[in-house]
Amino acid sequence: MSNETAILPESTELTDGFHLIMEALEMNGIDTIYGLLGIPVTELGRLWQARGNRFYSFRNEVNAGYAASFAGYLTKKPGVCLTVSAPGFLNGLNALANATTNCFPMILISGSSEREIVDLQQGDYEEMDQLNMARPYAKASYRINRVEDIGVGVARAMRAALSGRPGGVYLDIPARLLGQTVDAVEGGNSLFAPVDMSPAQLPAPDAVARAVELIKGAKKPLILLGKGAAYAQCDEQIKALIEETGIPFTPMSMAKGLVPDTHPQCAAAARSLALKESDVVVLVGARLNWLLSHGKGKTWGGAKKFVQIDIQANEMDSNVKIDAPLVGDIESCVSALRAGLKGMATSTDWTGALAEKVAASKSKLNARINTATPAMNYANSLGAIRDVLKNYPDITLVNEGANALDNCRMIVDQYLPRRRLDSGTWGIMGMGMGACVAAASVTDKPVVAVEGDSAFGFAGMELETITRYDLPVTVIIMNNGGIYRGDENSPAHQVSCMLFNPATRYDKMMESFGGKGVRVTTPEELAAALEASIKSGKPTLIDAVIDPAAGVESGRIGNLNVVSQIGKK
Ligand code: OXK
Ligand code: ADP
Ligand code: TPW
Ligand code: MG
Repeated sequence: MSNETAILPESTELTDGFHLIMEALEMNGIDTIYGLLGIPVTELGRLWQARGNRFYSFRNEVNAGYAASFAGYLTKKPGVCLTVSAPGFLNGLNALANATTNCFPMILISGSSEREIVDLQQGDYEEMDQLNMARPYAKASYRINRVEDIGVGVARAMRAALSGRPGGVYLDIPARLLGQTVDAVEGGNSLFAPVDMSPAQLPAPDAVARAVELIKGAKKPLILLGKGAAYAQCDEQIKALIEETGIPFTPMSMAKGLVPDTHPQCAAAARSLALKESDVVVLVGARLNWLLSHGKGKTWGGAKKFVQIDIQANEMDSNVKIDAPLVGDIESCVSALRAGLKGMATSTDWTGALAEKVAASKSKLNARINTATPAMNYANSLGAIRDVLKNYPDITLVNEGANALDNCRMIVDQYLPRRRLDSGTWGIMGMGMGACVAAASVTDKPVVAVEGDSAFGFAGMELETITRYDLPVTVIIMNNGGIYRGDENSPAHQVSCMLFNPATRYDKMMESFGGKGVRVTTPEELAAALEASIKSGKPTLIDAVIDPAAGVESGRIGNLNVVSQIGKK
């Protein structure tokens, strides 16, 4: 790699690609980068910190990428991840693809090698055609080749990540660009702060009228809140729509807390009944993908009409007919619906039936939570976690695993918007530690992660990152010794492909990094350890020993699994 420097008279004050990129990011409101450094971007990280900005340095780019994407989700501003070329880029690309899939705004910036050598495949240092590799996984991909294009390049990346449906954007920064120099005044003048990057998009009046008519005519209406609704940050509008109309609602996992789970209109604990029996369903920032059984089949019961609020026009009819599409930003659409639905009341037969089911489900669940078992199971351990966390509604809860995910989502209530980060649309494992760093860096408040032992293992080394930055993060490992279960029989002379080493002490791992490690075997010990760690504000890992026999395959989505019938009776 070579650093090309233009030859200019000595008296001219110069700037270079490094400085112009940093200034452009700052002008766009970016003050934090998540990444992992090396050739050719090491100096960019150093200079960024020297300017007083924050750099969270990770142990693997994928985790930095997850952090950037969750920071983007939480702040409605693209999270920025910085990586080195080829292998670093590829590690980051996983997170970029996940961000795009989840509609989180993120920018992956990677250094890249010399174009002339890469394009002739002459074997440059970390050679790879990164721009083209990124295209299918990103919402947009750009390369900046000239210093004078840095302002436009960064603005374009920001706008692509934020406008319309948010997503992941790749920005390719050739090593040569970083070292390129230009007259400082000229360079400075080429930068600008873009205006109105996420513009309001008003729904058409006839579309609003169609939706209003449908909802008003409903006997059993239901509002389904998705993470798009949480992302939109119009929490009061959404709550007002729900309360003014009396329509019951159910949240998708990351929309939990947008309106409190304990709200009288929350039908989460009657989810199956609500989905099946409803006649008009209003989707607010939620796609009818696999998580919603594609809007059809026995989950949805009989005839159903859908109203869908989404900024992405071609999301409509993607799985089933949308009877009243409302294309626009959620705040504008919800406010238009509120105006049209003034005076609407929802039948108490419907809300009463749901409330009855909610009460029955809650008492059934509480009975399970309150049943002591010789070894902790998911219900009684998560019940203990729930009871501690209800006193700390402001904490961000990070959650991944299979049983550890599904039981936590069901048992632990959320009270405030955007306080739950999880494996999202892909059910991706490994997002947890990045999400912890993102939440701590964005909120400056305590973070609690409930992690399956497998899920945690994808990013365990980031415990060092958490301790290095002294973040107020408590990681709880639901340690059942395996994927789904820890008691699977192993074939002769082998260890089952679903099992982990039962001697593993995750608490000791944390201690080795200077954090606090605790091992607990009862709900009481778990509650005490969690309470103490939240109060301490210090990096803590609680190794919660769970009955190896407690889990079920794939948690609540075992129905999606494929099992061979050959040789089975
Ligand atoms: C909910 N429920 C409750 C409560 N809340 N009961 C009592 N009290 C409270 N507070 C009830 C609810 O009514 C449901 O029962 C049940 O608990 C489960 O609710 P919920 O909301 O979790 O819904 P469900 O049916 O499990 O599934 C919806 C889902 C969700 C698909 C959107 O499961 C989900 O987000 N899944 C993500 C799965 C995932 O990504 N896994 C990671 C990878 S696993 P009923 O009686 O009303 O039905 C994997 O990849 O491989 O194994 C792999
Ligand atoms: P969930 O997994 O919670 O069901 P999804 O990720 O499937 O949620 O859906 C989120 C949807 O929200 C996406 O279709 C996205 O286009 C939409 N969305 C995101 N932000 C906005 C916004 N500000 N206005 C309208 N729609 C939005
Ligand atoms: C990137 C497949 C889904 S859930 C899971 C795996 C490996 C782990 C479940 O075990 P865990 O939880 O975390 O110990 P528990 O409580 O049920 O025992 N690779 C990626 N993503 C996914 N989803 C998988 C693999 C998977
Ligand atoms: Mg496990």
